[in-house]
Amino acid sequence: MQPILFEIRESVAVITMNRPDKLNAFDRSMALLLQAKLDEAASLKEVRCVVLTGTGKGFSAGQDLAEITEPQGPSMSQILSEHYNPIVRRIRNMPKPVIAAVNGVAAGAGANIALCCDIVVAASSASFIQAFSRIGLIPDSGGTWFLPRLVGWQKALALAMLGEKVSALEAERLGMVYDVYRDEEFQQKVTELANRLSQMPTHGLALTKHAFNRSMSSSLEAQLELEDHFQQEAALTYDYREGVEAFIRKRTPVFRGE
Ligand code: T3D
Repeated sequence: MQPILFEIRESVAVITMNRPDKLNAFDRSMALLLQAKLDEAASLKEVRCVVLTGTGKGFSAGQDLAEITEPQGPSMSQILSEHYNPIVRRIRNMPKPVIAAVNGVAAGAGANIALCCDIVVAASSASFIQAFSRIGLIPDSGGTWFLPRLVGWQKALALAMLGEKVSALEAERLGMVYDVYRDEEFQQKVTELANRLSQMPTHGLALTKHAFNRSMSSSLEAQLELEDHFQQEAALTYDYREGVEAFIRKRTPVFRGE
């Protein structure tokens, strides 16, 4: 069984973590294949939105804890530098929107890989757990960076220390999640959201994402300079011309992602 499924539906790449008997916990082969599929989604021009989700009742339970007890299993250093960090970098640098469609429990690295995506949506039965403290570890996969920025210092540190389960609705209230869909309509709503994003001005969305990436660690002055630079680039796109013309002519724009 392939640990990662990859499917292109119209202009959307759907990447599915596929180890359902282990709640899609990450072993080395799943982590490396996810990186390869993120690269493929980034390189295909026809793909204008990426959805990351899981098979079965979990999104991902983080590190496969059985793998780390194997004598030939990866070292801690390999797990971070070769598995999770390259995944987070690929998602943050992807020049198109990445949706985390959190279909079930997201724990440990699984939770933080969801939180590093551009838009996080969850099924109503899904949940998030910073499970690291339960086994004596610290949040990784960018958790110490994203979580305080999403929910604020106090809530983030308490969640990281206590390792408590947060329901999808509570995650939305805290700001970890953009929207929660009822389980029965989850797939349909995710498809609608992904299709909508895939028809938008993709290059402009990529510049927006990169500007937000930079804003987390830069001054207002630096950010104003960056906006000036990126806006000039956005203004050179076909989609900008199309958007303005469609507005003037009172018609629906047809964006090409160029
Ligand atoms: O060395 C390092 O660890 C470095 C890497 C760190 C990054 C990390 O991600 S650390 C955090 C690792 N993850 C966890 O600690 C979470 C462990 N899992 C759980 O706490 C629970 O499974 C959940 C709270 C996520 C869900 O609970 P529940 O009751 O819904 O499901 P379950 O019955 O516990 O799990 C179902 C099956 O999946 C079960 O297998 P079985 O008994 O039916 O054969 C369980 O063992 C398996 N499973 C769940 N999580 C993992 C796992 N197997 C391996 N690794 C897992 N992480």
